[in-house]
Amino acid sequence: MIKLFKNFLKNLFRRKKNIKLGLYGPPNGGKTTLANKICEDWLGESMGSVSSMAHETREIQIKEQVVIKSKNGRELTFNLIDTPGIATKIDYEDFVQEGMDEDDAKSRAKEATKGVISAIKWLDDMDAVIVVLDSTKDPYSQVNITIVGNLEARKIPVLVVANKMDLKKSDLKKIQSAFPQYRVQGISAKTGKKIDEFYDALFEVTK
Ligand SMILES: Nc1nc2c(ncn2[C@@H]2O[C@H](COP(=O)(O)OP(=O)(O)OP(=O)(O)O)[C@@H](O)[C@H]2O)c(=O)[nH]1
Ligand SMILES: [Mg+2]
Repeated sequence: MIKLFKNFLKNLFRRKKNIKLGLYGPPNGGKTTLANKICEDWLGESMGSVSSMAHETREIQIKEQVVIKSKNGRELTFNLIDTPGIATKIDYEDFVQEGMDEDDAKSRAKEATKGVISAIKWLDDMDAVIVVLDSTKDPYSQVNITIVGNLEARKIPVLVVANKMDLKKSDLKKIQSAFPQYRVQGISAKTGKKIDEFYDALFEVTK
């Protein structure tokens, strides 16, 4: 009986710790690059494929039981969920222009549209969200405002990542002033710049 009770408590605790952490944002911001960096740092393996062509991720990807540790010995366990980039308009001709043949471009566009819908459906399930933005781009877009508005309405904890800090055009201040209600962490998912600060921020946001 005591053993049963102990197991019950253990499971309860484990379940609570097992948070769903989602990566959200417009296409090409670097969600999958960041997912790969996190998984490489803590699991020694990558997570998904990255491309300069938008809508590379077209299905939800889940990496279970990622455990990260802080300098002062704290641990954070989560299921990392990489989502398809959210866009208001998906045009197969954009893919054709980048060199894809028409049939492939049409099916990529179709899959990308389904991907957007599933990303939005999954929002409700998230315990915390990292919004990944390309810091060389204008943050005041319809997509960004919609994503952030949805998260705010659901009271989901958010960490905004201003990615691609390695690029000259990167403007962290502009991202910060667009989302003053949230903690904004500048990083380069590609080079690993400020990644330790990113992990510290993740501990803060998921507290
Ligand atoms: N310079 C630079 N490029 C980056 C960085 N992070 C990602 N990229 C590049 O940006 C492009 C898109 O990266 P992805 O990780 O596929 O972006 P995503 O947000 O997952 O895109 P979707 O799956 O289409 O939604 C790729 O060419 C990456 O190499 C970064 O920190 N710096
Ligand atoms: Mg991706």
